[in-house]
Amino acid sequence: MEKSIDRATCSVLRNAEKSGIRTVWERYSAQLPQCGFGETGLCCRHCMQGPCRISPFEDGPREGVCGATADVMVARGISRAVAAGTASHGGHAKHMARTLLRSAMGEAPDYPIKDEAKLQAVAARIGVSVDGRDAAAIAGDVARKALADFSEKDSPLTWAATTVTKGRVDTFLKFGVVPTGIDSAVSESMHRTTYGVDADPVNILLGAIQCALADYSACHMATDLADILFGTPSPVVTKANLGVLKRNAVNIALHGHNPLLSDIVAQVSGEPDMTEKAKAAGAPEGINVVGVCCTGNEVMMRHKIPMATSSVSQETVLLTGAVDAMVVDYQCIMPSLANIAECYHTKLITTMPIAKIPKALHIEFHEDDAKESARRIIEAAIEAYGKRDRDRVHIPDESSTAFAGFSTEAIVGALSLVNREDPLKPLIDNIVAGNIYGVCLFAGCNTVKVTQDANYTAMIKELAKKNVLILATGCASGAFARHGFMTPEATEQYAGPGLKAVLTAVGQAAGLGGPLPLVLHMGSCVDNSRAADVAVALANKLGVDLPMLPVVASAPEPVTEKAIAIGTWAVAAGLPTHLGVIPPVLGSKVVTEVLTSTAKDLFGGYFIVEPDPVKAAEKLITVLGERRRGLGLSA
Ligand code: NFS
Ligand code: SF4
Repeated sequence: MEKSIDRATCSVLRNAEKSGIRTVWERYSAQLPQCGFGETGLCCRHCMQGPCRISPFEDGPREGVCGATADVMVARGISRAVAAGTASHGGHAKHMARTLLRSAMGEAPDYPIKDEAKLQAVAARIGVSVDGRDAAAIAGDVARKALADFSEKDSPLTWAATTVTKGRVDTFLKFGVVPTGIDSAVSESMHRTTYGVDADPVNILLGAIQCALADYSACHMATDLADILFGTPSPVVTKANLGVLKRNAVNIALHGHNPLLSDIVAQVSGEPDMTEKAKAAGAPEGINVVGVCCTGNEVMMRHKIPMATSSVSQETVLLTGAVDAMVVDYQCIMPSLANIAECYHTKLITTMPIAKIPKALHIEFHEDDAKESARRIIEAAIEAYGKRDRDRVHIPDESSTAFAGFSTEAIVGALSLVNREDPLKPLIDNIVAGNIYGVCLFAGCNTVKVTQDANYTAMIKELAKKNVLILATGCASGAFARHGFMTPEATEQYAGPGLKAVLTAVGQAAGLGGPLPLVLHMGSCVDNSRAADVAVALANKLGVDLPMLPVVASAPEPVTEKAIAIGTWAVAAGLPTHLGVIPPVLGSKVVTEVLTSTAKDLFGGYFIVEPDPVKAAEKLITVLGERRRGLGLSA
């Protein structure tokens, strides 16, 4: 199997092979064959009488020591993955909420309220009074309401109840999956899946859905609060791929998830004295900040910071030999980065008390003096620049233009240039007329188990040809950005005639002089909530619930527990959700059946597992056709 179809990635990897540096791909090879029990979800270590394994064949044990069956083991495993994903998004959102509260109380001077309009909109939505109050007072109450969503309440989560359709609320109530606390949902999932608690696989899965809805709330909260503190994104033009690194600048890569760190580094890196220091250290082009993974998406949308790479190829950024510091916060940061940084002059800088890596430089990031922490980080990068071995620098001359920053507000804003009174009408009219056949949200990661970007690029061509409007978040955005799909040229080249006409009309109304890009970049993984907002707005406008809409989701190259949590809430939200990698569930017929079929009867959404990208696209197009027919539209 090829490692990647991305030329820049391949070029750097060839170089690394020559120097004998191992990357994720070599470590994967060393793991093969991976354990068949784990791969199918048939192992359990939830107590010390284990580990227990169930043989998929008739001759092995049919149950664990405690009597847990294959169905129970697989359901418990998936449920714990959802809980871990929820804990991650929850940790991120809580961090934002705490900072917003400190900002409101005047204790975090580097975090002023940047977007008062968003603050007012969120406050009004969640029932915080705005009339005659100043921003700090409103922000304080919004933050307190956010923090109250973490522990168990006697009412549904504010961030869930106020952002979904009435139909969804009714469905969630009917099946008893309304979440009442983000952290408490994680805690309950851990409880019910420990030794000797829930032994009903379907009940365990309903618990997983409840937890996934808490994950949705956390994602939505993280997005809302990031917009309030750093601004709601609007379209920008920037670049993506390793060619964005500069030979004659101090290169700083921001990697991880929370904009609390990356946005401040981006701000401070632009200060004149920092540029002067970089120049004085012999870097004529000053400081060049680039993004990696989701925090890369955050700063790409808000500061036009180019995206170096994402996800499975994160090590390649260091393998260029041109990065002076890589600054990380938490999530999706491979521990291997420390070993690779050590082969170069690169400083790997950890910043969070919960995410340290041996051999990395730890500069703890504090909200009360965020800019000061950022300056220390940038100074460490400038110092490292002096030690860069210029003979080992290999920056592939590859980068693509990328239009980014299509928040829900930006999309509605662009549509309002077509119809001021009723912005959603042009979108709906075009869906009805068939110019837009449906909508597909691409999300999730790149994985070592799929040739990097191969599934994304194959699927998008099929879907675009059939006039499917494409939205993207997370590392899916990274993949599309690297390959030039976030450009008006891609629309010209790949969009079917209907889609091209719509994107051109909106693009021209927005003054672009050409079409909108083929992929609308909506942000990081927590920003899947933005895509959910678009779907909810469409459903409300049409007076139907989400499962009626011709909207699907796809994670063609998923990796993380967060991706499982997001996929699960997408299903609960009523979206047919494609996975291009088989999750560890095949060991249980019951779980496989519930996730791919029964879920449809309960929630309208379900998983479609299809590793072949062309077949996956065909399946999604078929599903969009079914939904169109359900609405009485031509298919
Ligand atoms: Ni999402 Fe973002 Fe990327 Fe996957 Fe990781 S960075 S939160 S989990 S790998 S898309
Ligand atoms: Fe084995 Fe049951 Fe313990 Fe799991 S919980 S390790 S199946 S005895």
